[in-house]
Amino acid sequence: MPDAPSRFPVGFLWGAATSAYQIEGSPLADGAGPSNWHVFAHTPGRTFRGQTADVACDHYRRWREDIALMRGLELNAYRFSVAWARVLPQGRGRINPAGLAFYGRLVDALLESGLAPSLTLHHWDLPAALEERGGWLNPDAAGWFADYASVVARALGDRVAMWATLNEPWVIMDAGYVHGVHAPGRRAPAEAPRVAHNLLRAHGAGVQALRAETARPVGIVLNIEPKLAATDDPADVAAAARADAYMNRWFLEGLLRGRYPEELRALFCAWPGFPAGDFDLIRAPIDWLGLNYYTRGVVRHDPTAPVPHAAHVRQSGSVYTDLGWEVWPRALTDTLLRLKQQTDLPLYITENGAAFPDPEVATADPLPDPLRVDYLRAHLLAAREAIGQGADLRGYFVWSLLDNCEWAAGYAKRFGIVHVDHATQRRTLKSSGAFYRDVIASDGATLTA
Ligand code: IFM
Repeated sequence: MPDAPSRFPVGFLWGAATSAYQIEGSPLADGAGPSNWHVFAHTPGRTFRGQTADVACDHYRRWREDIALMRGLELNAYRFSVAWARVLPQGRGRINPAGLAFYGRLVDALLESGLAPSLTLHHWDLPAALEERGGWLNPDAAGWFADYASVVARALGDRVAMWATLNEPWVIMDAGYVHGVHAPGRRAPAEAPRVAHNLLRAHGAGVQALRAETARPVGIVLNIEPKLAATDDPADVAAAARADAYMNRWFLEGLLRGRYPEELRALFCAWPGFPAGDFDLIRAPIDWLGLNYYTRGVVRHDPTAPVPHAAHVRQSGSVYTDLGWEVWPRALTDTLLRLKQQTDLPLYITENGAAFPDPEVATADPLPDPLRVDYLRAHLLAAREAIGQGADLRGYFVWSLLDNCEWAAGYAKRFGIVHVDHATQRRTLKSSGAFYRDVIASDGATLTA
């Protein structure tokens, strides 16, 4: 096996990632429309302690300060998302120039600061007006998304270094329509195939729309979680294969091969007859693939669990994050190599990071967060190992720049490499931020186990 290189490749993107809903705040400012997440979070009982992203990290007003933070971290790239309803308050039709202008200013300032803007068009916050029309269940959603993509790309075009259509479409489907813990809060597994298909059609239509407006590389961001059987009992082995088909292969094979895993049909009481032509759209050629990697899943067969009828089994001796995710860096190497076998596309780790408990008020600067430092070190080493074994990995974006609104879990789950005191909005570097800055400064040469 070749040795891992000591440095990351020349031109490697060192970034941090965020999303609009999670950091911006001011959701209705300057003519923006509400999103489905705004509605969901304002519905009693949906989020932890009723927390909303009305203020979040106040990034909509503090973005200059946040860019200065990124410069201090020596990042050369920043991944963010656009709030669809800021740009198109009704989701389609009338454009809100003030909303577009916000992202124009942000992109210009990033470029002036030497940060490559990596823009994701949809990171879960669908305009509420479109949710009222059926959201991702409506086959028209692909056209809505393509129109939105055209509007943003026409305004920002080649100023954006790389474009992503969707972030983690699997989560939109699974958390939003199977478990009902994310917007729109539906517990209707039978709807999942149509939602997934419409998301993938939207991606394909979005790729075509972007191509018409920009020559910059276009991709998509998937969360992939390797599934392992808890025992060698054939029922558990089958559960792991089902879970892999459901969470990983559904979207990967759809995008790369234009087909869905056969196993999925048995998981749903009815499987829609999707038109063959849709798959030509879904597999529209892309230029890069984004991997969000956090953990692996060790599972056992559980017929009482919702699709895919597989329950996670806690591993004794493992470290778990504050969200209950096992820390398992080796599977990042495996996943990058698995992707290498399936595609020649350049790969980016578009999210990787961990929620660990940090105090609400920073008591030191930098604020010690040794568990997160360990997590980042181990995963960066795993990424470097994959490069040594031939993975075409072009960049790494830590999740996340700031402690932000972790969707339905609110503000208690902290992922930032920069601490945010949500009462004062004061930002304080964490040790993980300082560690990451030093790794970047040495192109990874300072990384040791
Ligand atoms: O906060 C999320 C992000 O929005 C999408 N990927 C996973 C992160 C941690 O849960």
